[in-house]
Amino acid sequence: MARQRTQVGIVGAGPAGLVLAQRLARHGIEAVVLERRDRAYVEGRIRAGVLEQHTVDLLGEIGVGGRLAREGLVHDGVEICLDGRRTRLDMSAMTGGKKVTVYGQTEVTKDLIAARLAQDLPLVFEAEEVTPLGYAEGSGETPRLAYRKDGEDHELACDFIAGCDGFHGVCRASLPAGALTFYERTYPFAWLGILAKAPPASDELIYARSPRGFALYSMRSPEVSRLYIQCRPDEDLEEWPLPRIWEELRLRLGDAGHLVQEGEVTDVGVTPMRSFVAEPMRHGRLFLAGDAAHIVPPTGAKGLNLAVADVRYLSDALIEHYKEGSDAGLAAYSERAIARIWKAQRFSWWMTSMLHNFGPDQAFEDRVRQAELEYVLSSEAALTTLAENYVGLPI
Ligand code: FAS
Ligand code: PHB
Repeated sequence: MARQRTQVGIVGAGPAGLVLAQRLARHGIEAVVLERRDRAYVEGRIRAGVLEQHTVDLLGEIGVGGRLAREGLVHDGVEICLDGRRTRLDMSAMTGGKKVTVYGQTEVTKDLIAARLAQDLPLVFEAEEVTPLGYAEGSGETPRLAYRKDGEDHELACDFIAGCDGFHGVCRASLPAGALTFYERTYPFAWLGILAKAPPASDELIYARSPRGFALYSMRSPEVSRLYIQCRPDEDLEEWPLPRIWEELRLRLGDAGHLVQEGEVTDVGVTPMRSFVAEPMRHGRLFLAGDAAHIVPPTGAKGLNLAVADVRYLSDALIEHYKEGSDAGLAAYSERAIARIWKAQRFSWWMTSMLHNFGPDQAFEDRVRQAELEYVLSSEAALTTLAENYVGLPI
């Protein structure tokens, strides 16, 4: 058994784990990141695309904002297309100048991994059977992470464990029965998403509600489009040949349909839609952050940004512990993070409800949703509330 010691043991090398490790490193706090998969898998996961200003600010603060500043697409506004009719929201004008930046999660992850490895800081890929131990309050034990690497058993002793291992991770699952309260909603649809080497013809994102279902026109760069359509949760991709996807996008985008430029499709996937929160996010010396504690439907572009907000709060608290000898931040972490999480849950649920058809068994509710979106598009006050949530509430 190989034994090591660090200050913070981090499970997961997604955005939450990597941002946490990088911010701690900037404050001289040691951490080891244990990641189950290999580097290529982690860097290749095509997920989020829109960064709130606080996320951009934090990435810059921890020294990984260079390429983001050069290549990120800064957006002042977003479009809503209702039954084919386009309305543009000038979010920047409505929020005192706030903007969002389009920069793929894959690129954020690549920048963070490159920075960690350039500093020669510990990041263990293909760490198998990671098991959090000894973190329970009053256990008298040392918190530690057992794992296997290249067939050898390891034990990483630490002061704290950060469970940044996503929705399917081991940390939340390791908690004893009854330790958590779960809140969950599963939606009766999913998103079929494609990534295409096709220059986006729209400068901004377009969210579309139509009788045929939801569509989203997004992008990754001046050369790459990112496009989604609402589909069944159990969708068979065999039933979606590319010509059908392109046609459905155009039909659902109405007056904006002509903006859909075809190109080589490099990825096709179906994303399930759920809202999920596990409370509380602290258990003794184990702290959950990011998707390990919550999932939002991607309609509000909040998932990655929420993970980064959790990590800002957690790293603030850990820095306070090590630099000032105070545990006030650690004690307040869960409550502080959950307050923001539920505001993002509400916004993501609201956007998802307004923009999607829930099916024939919800005919009345779908008409109410249609009316709500019509009202929002007619009201400066309602559009302002949409804008201030979309660009990101104050940290
Ligand atoms: P992650 O899931 O990104 O990272 C967790 C990491 O932990 C992974 O690398 C995993 O391999 C590792 N891990 C898991 N179990 C482990 C174990 N036992 N031991 C060691 N490591 C382990 N958000 C948006 O804002 N917009 C979007 O459009 C959007 N689209 C999405 C599409 C998909 C298909 C999915 C699944 C999510 C999407 N999200 C989107 C949400 C997504 O971006 C997450 O919010 C974000 O990845 C959260 O980051 P982490 O909390 O770091 O979790
Ligand atoms: C994306 O570009 O992947 C994206 C953008 C906005 C969303 C969801 C996904 O709400």
